Amino acid sequence: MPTDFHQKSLSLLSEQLSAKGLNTNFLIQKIASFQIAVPSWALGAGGTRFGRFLIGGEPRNLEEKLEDIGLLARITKRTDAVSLHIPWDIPQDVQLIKQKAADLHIRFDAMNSNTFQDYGQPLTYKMGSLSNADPNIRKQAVEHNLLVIEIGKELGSKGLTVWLADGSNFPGQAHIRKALQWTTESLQEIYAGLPADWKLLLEYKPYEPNFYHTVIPDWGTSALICKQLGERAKVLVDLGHHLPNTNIEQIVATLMHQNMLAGFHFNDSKYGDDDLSTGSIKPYQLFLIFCELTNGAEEKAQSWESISWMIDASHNTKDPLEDLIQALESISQAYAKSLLVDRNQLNQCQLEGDVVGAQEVLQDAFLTDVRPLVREARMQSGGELDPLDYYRREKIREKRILQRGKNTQASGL
Ligand code: LRH
Ligand code: MN
Repeated sequence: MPTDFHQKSLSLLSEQLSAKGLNTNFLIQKIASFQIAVPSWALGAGGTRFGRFLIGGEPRNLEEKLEDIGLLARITKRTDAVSLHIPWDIPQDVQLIKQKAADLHIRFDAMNSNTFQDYGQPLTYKMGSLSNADPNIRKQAVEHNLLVIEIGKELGSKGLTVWLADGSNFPGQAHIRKALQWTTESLQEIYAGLPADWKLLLEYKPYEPNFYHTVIPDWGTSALICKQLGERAKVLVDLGHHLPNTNIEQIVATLMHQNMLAGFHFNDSKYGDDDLSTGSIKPYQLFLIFCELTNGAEEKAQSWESISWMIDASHNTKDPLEDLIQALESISQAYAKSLLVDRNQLNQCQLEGDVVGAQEVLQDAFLTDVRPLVREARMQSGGELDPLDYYRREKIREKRILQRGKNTQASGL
């Protein structure tokens, strides 16, 4: 994209926005300061039970994963952090990893524990972990989470994300109330091991890998447990973890109303937990979610700084880095559009019951092309005008294949 085209489109948009009393520089600053963490497990090709198609040049270890995230940070200026998953990303040399991350200007966001797979631990998690009827397995799972906290403390992380696959595939297989009670007691032991300046992000999911019941299937169950744990335990919203047609923006508003929103795993989906590129299927829903977030913060329901912003996606057919560049762009655009909503006019419509007027206010913001703002925010932060074009023009993937090999496979899903 020629730079002068960008300048022309930006000045046109600035004129449009200042006519509405909006300050372009203020918006650019807000967008520039909004950073989203990248998952360490989404830098290779994802797969399904039907197969995985390697991309080539996938990172072979944590250092190379940090290099990939460092590249994303440098060209997009939309991310400054990685969210690690243990044991997929156990640092072999903590000081080396800390130095590498510091050199790449990357910080460590929430750590993720894993008690949904067997990776050589003594007792299997086949029939559950924190909810398992066997107290020895619950104890093992609690100790794993406490180990993840120790690793995170050394790296400077301030959060632990717990997602449980725990549940059952058939009626009668599990004692649903006991499973909930054992899970709560196990989480209380983990919460007791949480440093005072950490938060626990409790992620819910309605199904998969269990297909009859999941111990923490929805935001309500997660919130009930968090209330029992303490004020630093809050609910993590993974956009793909909802039954079809769920009103996710209402869940976000409700959690902010209770100051119970821990953060997000951004992705998109058509059917189930598809982990598709954020904003690729339901961009209007993503916009409405950000409308609740910016308004909730403005009206002091919950502070913006207390919320964690992370992507959680799996790339079956796209180059992972191109997918993440697109996702970071979509999230930034949804945020930027939500800042354009004329709140006074919307409040007026809501007070007067002007339903048509209210939709006009929202869609005026949604239908505004904010790409010049996001581009300018990136440029002013030293990023590339068009990161995707830069990535392809510089043949980054080809270079990684030459450097790392065609058949390397990154740890993760
Ligand atoms: C579960 C989930 C969870 C991660 C995993 C990689 O579906 O969203 O956040 O641990 O994906
Ligand atoms: Mn997730």
